[in-house]
Amino acid sequence: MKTNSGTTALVASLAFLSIGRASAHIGYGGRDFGSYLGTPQSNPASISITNISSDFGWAAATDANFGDSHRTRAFRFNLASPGTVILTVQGGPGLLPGVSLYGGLGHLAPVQGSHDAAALSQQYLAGLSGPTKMGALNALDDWAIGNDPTYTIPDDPLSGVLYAASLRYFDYIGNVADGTSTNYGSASGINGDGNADGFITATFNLPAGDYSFFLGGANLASESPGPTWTNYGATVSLTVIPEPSCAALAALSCALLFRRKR
Ligand SMILES: [Ca+2]
Ligand SMILES: [Ca+2]
Repeated sequence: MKTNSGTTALVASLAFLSIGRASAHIGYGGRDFGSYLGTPQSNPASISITNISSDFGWAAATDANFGDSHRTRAFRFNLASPGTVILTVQGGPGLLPGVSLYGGLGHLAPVQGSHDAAALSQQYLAGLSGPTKMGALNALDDWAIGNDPTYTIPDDPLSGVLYAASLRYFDYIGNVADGTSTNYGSASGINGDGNADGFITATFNLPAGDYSFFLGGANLASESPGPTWTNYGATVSLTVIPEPSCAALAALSCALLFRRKR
């Protein structure tokens, strides 16, 4: 990420004041697919949600002023070993889904959750080049987001800091969006599926690790009329296929060699 120290924290603070709201921080409650390719395994086949709080939140995060993470919902999963992940989303009525996948996780308990308006988030975003950011979410590149300190006595800064505020980093892997640029806009790097039917799917070959994906609406035109908080639903499914191990590949090549010799 390029930085520009000429952008002032004050500008960012004012921008965040203008979009201030009381809303949830980034979390994975009810949206955790668990760990795959280890033992034991008990992963949900699919997860349905009803609280994607706009139909444009993903597309709004594809431009230079980023987007408000509150307008999307975060999911997580873990791979205990390398594998191929097939992600599908069926949007509910009115939702053209868009998804971006990242390595890494937001802040987890017991520390405070990540959120766009945290002082650390604002400080970080103010140091980036380009226009004043509308939020921390970058649907097409790496991004970072901060949290608030945890005080020894909740909400009492004078009681001392139990856990200091920090930044968490999301390492961009890829995206998929429903429809065409008519739906999600003209940002370069969007993988539209060409058919705005509410359904998207994407396949990723991934090393072992922790992953987050952010699901939101891909209907960019809805951003302009102004903020409304209509909720949209979606059903998300993951299929994980293990990468063949070296031992398995060696055994296969031996078997083929043996058959050829016979
Ligand atoms: Ca934006
Ligand atoms: Ca589609």
